[in-house]
Amino acid sequence: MVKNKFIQSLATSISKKEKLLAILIDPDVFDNSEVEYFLNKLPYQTTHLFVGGSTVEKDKTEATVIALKTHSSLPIFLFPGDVTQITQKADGILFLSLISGRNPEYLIGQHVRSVSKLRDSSLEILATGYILIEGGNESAVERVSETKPMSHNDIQAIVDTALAGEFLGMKLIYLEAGSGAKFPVNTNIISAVKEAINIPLFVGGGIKNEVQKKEAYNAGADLLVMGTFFENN
Ligand code: 1GP
Repeated sequence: MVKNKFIQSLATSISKKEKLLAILIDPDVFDNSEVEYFLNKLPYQTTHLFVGGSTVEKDKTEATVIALKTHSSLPIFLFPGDVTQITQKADGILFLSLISGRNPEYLIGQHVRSVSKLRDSSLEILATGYILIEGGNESAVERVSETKPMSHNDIQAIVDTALAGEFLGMKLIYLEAGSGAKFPVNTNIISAVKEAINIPLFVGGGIKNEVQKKEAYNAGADLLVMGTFFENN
C-alpha cells in the first residue's frame, strides 16, 4: 500500500474542492447477510465506508469489514470506540483522540494499548483530533467516555481545540455531534474551524437530509459522516 494514501487522496480532493461522504456502519446492528442490499442503497456520492461504534461485541467488526470488502471496493476505515475493534482487514484506522474531553483513557490510553496491533500493521493510521459537540441528546460517546460535549456557543474554545490538535500533529479534525444527534454541528462552528485549520475537516452526527448535507459542505466540511439515517432506512 502507498504510504499515506488516504491522506494524500484527501488533500487532492480538497484541492479540487470535491466533497466526500463516508457511511458509518455499526457492526453491532449491521446484518452482514444484507450487505449487498445495503451497499446498493447507498448514495452514489459515497466515497468511504467507516466501521465502528462506541461499543461493539468482540469479532463483529472484523466480520463486517470482511463482508463489506467482498462486495465493495470503497476504502474502509475503522472508527473504533476502543482497542478491541481493531482488525487488519480494513484499509485504515481513524486514530481518534477525544481532544474535547479530559479523560486520559480516550486521549492516549486506548492508543498505547493498541500499539501491539498496529506496530506491524499495514493499516493507514490517521491521527484524528476528535471533538464532541453538543447534539441535543446524550450521545454514546459522552456516556462511554464520561466526558462532556463542547457547547455550540463556545465557538472560540472549539476552534482553539481544533488548532491545538493540528499543532500536536494530528492529520485531521472530526467535529462530532454524536450518533443519532438531534441536531448536527452548527454551520457557524464548521466555518470557524475550517477557516482556522490547515488540515482536513470531517463532520458527523445527526445529519439526516440533503439540506443539512449541503449546509455542512458549504460551511467547509471536507467529508461528512452519516450513519443512523442509513441504519434506520
Ligand atoms: C457518529 O458521526 C457519526 O459517530 C454519524 O452520526 O449516526 O447521527 O449519522 P449519525
